[in-house]
Amino acid sequence: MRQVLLDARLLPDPRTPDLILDDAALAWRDGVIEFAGPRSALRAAPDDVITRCERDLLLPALIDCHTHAVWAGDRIDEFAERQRGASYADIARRGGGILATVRATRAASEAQLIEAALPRVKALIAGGVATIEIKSGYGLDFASETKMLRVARALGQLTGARVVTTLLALHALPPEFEGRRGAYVRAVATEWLPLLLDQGLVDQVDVFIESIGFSVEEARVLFRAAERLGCPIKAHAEQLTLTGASALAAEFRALSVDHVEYLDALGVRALADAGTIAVLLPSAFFALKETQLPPIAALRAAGVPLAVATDLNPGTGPQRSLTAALNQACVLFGLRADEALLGATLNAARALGVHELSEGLQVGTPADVARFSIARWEELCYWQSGVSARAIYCRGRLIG
Ligand code: DI6
Ligand code: FE
Repeated sequence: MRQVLLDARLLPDPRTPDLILDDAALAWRDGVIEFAGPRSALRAAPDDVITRCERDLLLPALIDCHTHAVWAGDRIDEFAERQRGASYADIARRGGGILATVRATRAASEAQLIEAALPRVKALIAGGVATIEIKSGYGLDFASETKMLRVARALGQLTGARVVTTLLALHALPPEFEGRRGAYVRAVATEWLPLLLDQGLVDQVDVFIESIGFSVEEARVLFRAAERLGCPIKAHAEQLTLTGASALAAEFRALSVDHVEYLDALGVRALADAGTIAVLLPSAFFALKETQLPPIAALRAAGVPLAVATDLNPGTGPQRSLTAALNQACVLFGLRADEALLGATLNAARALGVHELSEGLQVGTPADVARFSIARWEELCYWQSGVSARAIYCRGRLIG
C-alpha cells in the first residue's frame, strides 16, 4: 500500500521555509518517502491510499530533542514557593527539586510512570512532534534508572513516536551516596552505562554539569567511559553558571550542549570547532525567571547550529508544546522564525544523531510528516500557546 497526501502545500526543507510547493503531493511506502513534489508529476499506483489535505501545510515532523518526560509526583508546591521568592538552587540544596521527584519516581511502578507520562508525550505529538528525546535522571539507583529507561522505550511503542533515550544518572547525587561522589560517578560510568547499553536501553548520555549538579571533572569520567563504549554524549551546560561544561563537551565531540545561558566566547569557539549543536531551552529560562540570555549573536557569528526544545520536566519545564517553546525562543532569545523552525527539525535531528531526519522530506527519507492547518509556516513560532497539528506521521504511521 502506498500512502498519498494530495491537495497540499509542501515545505520539504526548513533551510528554505519560503520555498513552499502549492498543489503538491507526498507519497510513501513502508514508511519511506517515494515522492515529494508537484501533484502533476505524480504517477498513480494501483495500491495508492489517498488523503486529501485541503491545502494544509505539510513539513517535516517536529523533533523535541530535550525532555525529562518520565517522572512521578509533581513540584507544584515548589512552583508556589518560587513565586514567594525561594530560588531553585536553595530548594535543591535543602533536598527538594530533583530529589523530590526522585523520591516519587523511585516509589512508582513502571505502569504508574507510563500512565503519568503518556498524556505529556501525547500532548507533544498533538503539537506536531514525532521524535522525542527522553532522559532518565529521576531514579539515581540502577534499578530505578533502568525502570525509567524501560518506560521511555514503552512510550515509543505505545504512541508510535520515535523515542531517543538518554542516561542522565548524573542529574543529582542520590542521598545514599552522600559524601561519596566519586564512587557514584564511577558506578554510573563503569557499571550502569555498559549494562544499560547492552540491554539496548540507552542511546546517549548526559550530565547536569552545574554548581548544584556535577563538576567538569566528574563529567569527564563518564564522558571517557561513554567514548570508550561508542556512546554519544550531550551535556546540560552553562545553565546557571559558567562551568566550562561546553568546552569539555566539545572536547568529546558531544552531539549537543543544552541551556548555554552562561556560555562564554571560549565555549562558543569550542562548539563551532567540534560541530556541536547548541540546544536552547527557553521554557526553563522563563520558568526560572532567568536574566542571563544565551549568546545568540556570538553563536550565530560562529556558525554554531541552534536547536530548540521544551526541556519538559516537573521543576523548570512544565512545557508540553514545542511550538510554544519556539515562540519563547523568538520572543525571549531573539531567534528569527526560520532559525526556530530549523531548531525544531533538522538541527534537533543532529542534536540527537538521528541523521536520516537531518535533510528534510525527500525521496528515501523517513515519512515523518506534520500536517498543520495554518496559512503561514511562521505561525509555528507566532502563537504563544503553540499550534496543534491536524495530523502527524512517524515512519509513515499516523500517530496523532
Ligand atoms: N536542568 C534543568 O533545568 C532540569 N534538569 C536540569 O539538569 C530541571 C529538572 C528538575 O528540576 O526536575
Ligand atoms: Fe533538562
